[in-house]
Amino acid sequence: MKASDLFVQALEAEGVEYVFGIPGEENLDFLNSLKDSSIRLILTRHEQAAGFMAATYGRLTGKAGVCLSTLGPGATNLVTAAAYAQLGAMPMLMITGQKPIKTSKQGQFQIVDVVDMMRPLTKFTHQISSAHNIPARVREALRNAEGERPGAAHLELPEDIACDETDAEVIHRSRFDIPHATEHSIKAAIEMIEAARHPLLLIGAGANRKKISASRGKFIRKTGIPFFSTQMGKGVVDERNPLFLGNAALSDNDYLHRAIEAADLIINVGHDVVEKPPFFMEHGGFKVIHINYVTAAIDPVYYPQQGVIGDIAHSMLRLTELVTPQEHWDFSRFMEVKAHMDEHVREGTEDDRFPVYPQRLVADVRKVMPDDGIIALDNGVYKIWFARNYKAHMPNTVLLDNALATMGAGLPSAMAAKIVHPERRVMAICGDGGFMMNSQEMETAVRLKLDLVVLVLRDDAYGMIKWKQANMGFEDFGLDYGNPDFVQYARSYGAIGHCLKSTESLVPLLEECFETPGVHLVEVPVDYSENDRILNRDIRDRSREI
Ligand SMILES: Cc1ncc(C[n+]2csc(CCOP(=O)(O)OP(=O)(O)O)c2C)c(N)n1
Ligand SMILES: [Mg+2]
Repeated sequence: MKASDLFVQALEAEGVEYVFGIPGEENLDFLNSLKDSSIRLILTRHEQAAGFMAATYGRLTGKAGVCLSTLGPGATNLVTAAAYAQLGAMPMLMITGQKPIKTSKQGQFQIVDVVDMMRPLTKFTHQISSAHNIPARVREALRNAEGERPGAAHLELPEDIACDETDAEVIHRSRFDIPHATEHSIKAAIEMIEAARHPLLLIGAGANRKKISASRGKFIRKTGIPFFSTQMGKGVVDERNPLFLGNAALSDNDYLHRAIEAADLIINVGHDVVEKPPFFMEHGGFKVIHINYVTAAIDPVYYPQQGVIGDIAHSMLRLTELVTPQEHWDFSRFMEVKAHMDEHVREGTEDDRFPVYPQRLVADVRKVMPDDGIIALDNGVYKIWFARNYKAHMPNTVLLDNALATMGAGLPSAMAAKIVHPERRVMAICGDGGFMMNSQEMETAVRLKLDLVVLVLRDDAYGMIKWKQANMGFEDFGLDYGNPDFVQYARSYGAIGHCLKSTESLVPLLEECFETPGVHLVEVPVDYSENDRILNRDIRDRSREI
């Protein structure tokens, strides 16, 4: 059999449904093998977007998303997506081409050492130098990408290996269960939880990876222990739950941190230090139990005293079975803080000034999104508002990146979400800066006939950096730009362009977009003039007083 056919067969055996990417001449054997397979090629307009889509596919399904590029420039374009998958714990496999490795007449033309370039960005990176090894290398790449902690893997398939003949056969995945935490560590955690007076539960990204929200809901129901979430842990437990204190969108000085500092124990389910810290540990302060698939990476702000290491769902189930709610538990301070946090989150939700204020925007978006609707955020200052104010109702319905925190992933991640969940409402929410970093994928979205709503929040600036600049006491400088006419821009791709003219019309406009098939771009002029006052100062000052 031809090596590239075997490669594609190996992917089929893994259940791969899509390959996102841009082929180059070095991938043409592979492309031809793909043509006759069950796998669908999703051609994009930039490799970075293909990588973001593959990673998001992995994030939503737990199965590695696969992306494809040529050698050199195609592969370098995948670098940011590799980092996105690796830091965000999203299983992804990148396949890149290469010039022939046995004999080549092209000198060093286009040759970059891609395998080494990918080393710090992946869990596994390998050049296939023999067709015979393809089945094992594909399996190994996917085992690495999908195993805890998930991340990126890379395989380089050189042109001459791709067209070799081989009689090797596909290797199927082994059946196994994720190891369970020991009873010893479960009991040690139970002792700490029962001895604490003010235990508090944190839900992080790891808890969003597998379908384990049911077990966590039970733990909360049985114990009545209040909880908060990290940005990437949103939705694992319905945030309308009366025991939900809030989201750690800010690392400190929010109302929520008044609750955190009143805790003597934090039961951390699934958070690891790659995500921006939801709190800082201090010597002599609260203790932490780290419940995760793998032991905690230690950091000056994170050094948990106890680990419960193994399948998170099983750990939560055992903890729920064994824990006895205690009379001496006292959550009154947490609930007092919650009342203040909730009140603050409600402020501005009815504000009808125009351009739109972020609090109103978040509230209105929530109104048009059903429980299972997915919002996919790019990176900008609105991400803080959405993380903090938007209540997620279901797991993985708020796709944001608080790990690499790259701009440019909003639109591609929304597209991947729509491909995985065609029956759901999906909305990309991007700043005018982040949107323009991958706006060419509007063409891909239109070609794929996706029903998608893309909000472009227009402040004609890199608003997030302006906000930080103000926070540091610097003068406003160097962060303003012009923008295309977004309505015309959308139309030029065959999408439907809208420009919001008044705040009252936001909800009806969004409803209309979801009711009308196609890709809709909605330009939303936003007013960020109060970001500095509210996020940098008011929240800090007012939360200090409670
Ligand atoms: C690829 C990349 N470049 C730069 C940054 C740094 N950065 C973070 S947010 C931001 C500005 C975002 O601007 P925009 O997308 O318009 O969102 P806004 O904050 O204005 O709503 C920048 C430059 C980044 N996170 N990622
Ligand atoms: Mg902007």
